[in-house]
Amino acid sequence: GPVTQWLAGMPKAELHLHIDGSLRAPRLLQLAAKHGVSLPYSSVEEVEAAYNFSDLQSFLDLYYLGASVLRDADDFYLLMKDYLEVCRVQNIVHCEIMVEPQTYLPQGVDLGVVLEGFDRAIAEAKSGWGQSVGLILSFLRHLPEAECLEMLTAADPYRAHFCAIGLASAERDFPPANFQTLYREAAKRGYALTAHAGEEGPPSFIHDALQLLSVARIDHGVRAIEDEYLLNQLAADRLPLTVCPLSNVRLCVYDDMSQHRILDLLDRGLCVTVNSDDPAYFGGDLLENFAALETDLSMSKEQALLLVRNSFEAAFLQNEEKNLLE
Ligand code: ES4
Ligand code: ZN
Repeated sequence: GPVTQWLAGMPKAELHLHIDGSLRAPRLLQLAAKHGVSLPYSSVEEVEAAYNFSDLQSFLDLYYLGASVLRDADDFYLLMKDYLEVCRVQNIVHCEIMVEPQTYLPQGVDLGVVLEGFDRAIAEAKSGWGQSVGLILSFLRHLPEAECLEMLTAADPYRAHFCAIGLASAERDFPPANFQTLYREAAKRGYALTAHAGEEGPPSFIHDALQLLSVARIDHGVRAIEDEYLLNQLAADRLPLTVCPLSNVRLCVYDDMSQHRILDLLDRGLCVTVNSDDPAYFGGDLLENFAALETDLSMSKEQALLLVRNSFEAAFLQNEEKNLLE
């Protein structure tokens, strides 16, 4: 529609993107063949037919299976290059990308190998078209906090590669309260702090991420709509939510896009942003997420502009860096 067309040419930021979630079917099959990894699919059509989820866990099972084909620095280079190419095409001038090194440990892949590949692709995008990139060191909450702390320490030699830490994976049974030491240790090291909360988990998990983990941003946070007191606090503090509309519908957080409350959150004064989460799995990149809001929620031009401005306000950048990009 016309609002999406207008947004296409506007500089934007994307703040909630799991790099493993950007691994598209053709690349997935190519890397599986390269490394002799056997997958339950043999064509792009079979892969995409399997991406039919009933909840977060049913997605995560296929997401970790897909990520298991990533083995060497060239694989990580291609993965990052493919996503940064989307940024160039969609005018995403700044992106903050979640990297989850614990995902690669079962395959014996070291963080140094991962970052060697990512660094090459990021350097090319920076010198190629001035791409701005931040990396978020994201932990897997279905694993014990002690293992997350080991990874935090293993990342110390690479501290300068990351702007922030995050917390992802299965939410319901793994509350923020379990990760207070991890967040305290990360804060000591000077990382900015964000965490997934209020995607499948209750609004109390958003409250606890703020109070117990001291996060400066919430990933998803859509279930804040159920708690009037929390909504007022998030609006008053301009505490950003990185919302992922297509993800929420594909993981059955909402029955369909017409049920999504993102524009209600925006109209109540929250610093809401639009993001693609895992675009290879959820059927669209950033612009397709905006397009769904125009089609199914009649997003206005004014609302679209606020959402884009919020993405820069919410970025883990210095104000001078933001002014240069916007
Ligand atoms: C995720 Cl949609 C979502 N939620 C929680 N953790 C994740 N990791 C990748 N995508
Ligand atoms: Zn996510």
